[in-house]
Amino acid sequence: AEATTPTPVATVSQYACQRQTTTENNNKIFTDAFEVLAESYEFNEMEGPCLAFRRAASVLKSLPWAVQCLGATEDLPCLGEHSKAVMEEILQYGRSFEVEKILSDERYQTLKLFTSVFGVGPKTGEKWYRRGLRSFSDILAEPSIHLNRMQQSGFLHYGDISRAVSKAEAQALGNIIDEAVHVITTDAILALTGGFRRGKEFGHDVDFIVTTPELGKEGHLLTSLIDQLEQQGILLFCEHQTSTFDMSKLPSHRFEAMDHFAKCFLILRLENSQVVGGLHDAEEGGRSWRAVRVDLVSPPIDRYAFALLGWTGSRQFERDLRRFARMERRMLLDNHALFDKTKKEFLAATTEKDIFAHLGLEYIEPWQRNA
Ligand code: DCP
Ligand code: MG
Repeated sequence: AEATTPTPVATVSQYACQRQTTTENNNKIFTDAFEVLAESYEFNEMEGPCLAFRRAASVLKSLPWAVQCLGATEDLPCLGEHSKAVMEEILQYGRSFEVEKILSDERYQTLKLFTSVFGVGPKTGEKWYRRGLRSFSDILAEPSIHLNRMQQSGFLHYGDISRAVSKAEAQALGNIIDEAVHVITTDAILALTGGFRRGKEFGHDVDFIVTTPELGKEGHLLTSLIDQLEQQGILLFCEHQTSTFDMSKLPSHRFEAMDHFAKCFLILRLENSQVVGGLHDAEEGGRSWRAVRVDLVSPPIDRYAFALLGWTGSRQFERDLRRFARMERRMLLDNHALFDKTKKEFLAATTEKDIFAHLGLEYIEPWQRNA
């Protein structure tokens, strides 16, 4: 055999914001397993191991090659003993027995089912589980259970909104919202965010940012937009949260805390005829429409770049951006602002590139943020 010079392999960063992660995942067999483990730990409120498996999955997603032996993972960050043991099982047997045990566990299955309902989080799911409820019919038949408005809509439209939204459907919704928002203000700004901005083919909802170039006008924009959708007869559900944004506050340390911008969580009625190539779905049950989950967030224009960066995701990418800012730069980042703790000042940004530059990070394109 010919002697080969080992090609120097660039080290993989422990931070997702220093990696490029497209939607192409070469290690799905491992990352699917890790995600089941992470979710199971989440259901058991074990944040540490949950995050460890999410980080491990994220590292593997960034690799342009498939892991074929454990030796190949030697120089990779965020892979602990447990992660490697699971990978070894999968490499050897094609499956992980630990993951299979979780997947067949009644508690896991039930919490997974309950939290798949719009408006039901792990806390509510757990509460229902502890009361002995195991199925949707158990819940709906239980007279002492009060469902909030969001959960009622979640059950009502369960079939539709648990079905993935396609890129064509997201584009159709973009057109509808674009038209509606420009009826209100000709200079309105609308941007697709979330998974579809990252180039994903399917999503669980469609996320948009809507604002105006005129500071302060964005407040009424969302209200008018909701009225507009209502008048069109396509508003199936709306929960509107008004802005609680306070410029003088420092960026939040807690990642999971919701941002303070005006926003609404919607269920919209999308006609099949509005979707390019969507006609084949009309046959299904003889219906000409489906319900889709849509999130709209409306930041003031001077916060636009932070909101766009924050709502583009992925969640793991966002977590690591904040962790990187804090740990490596002594800065605080959230969906509203970036604060330099050394200089004790806020750093302004009009584009995402400005934010990456402030953080001393190489710019990562939206489609490379699928961490
Ligand atoms: N986000 C946020 N605060 C929230 C909800 C979301 O900052 N309360 C951000 C982080 C997410 C992004 O918005 O990455 C989009 O949220 P989604 O839950 O819609 O996630 P994705 O769009 O990435 O995936 P999916 O295909 O499941 O919709
Ligand atoms: Mg989304």
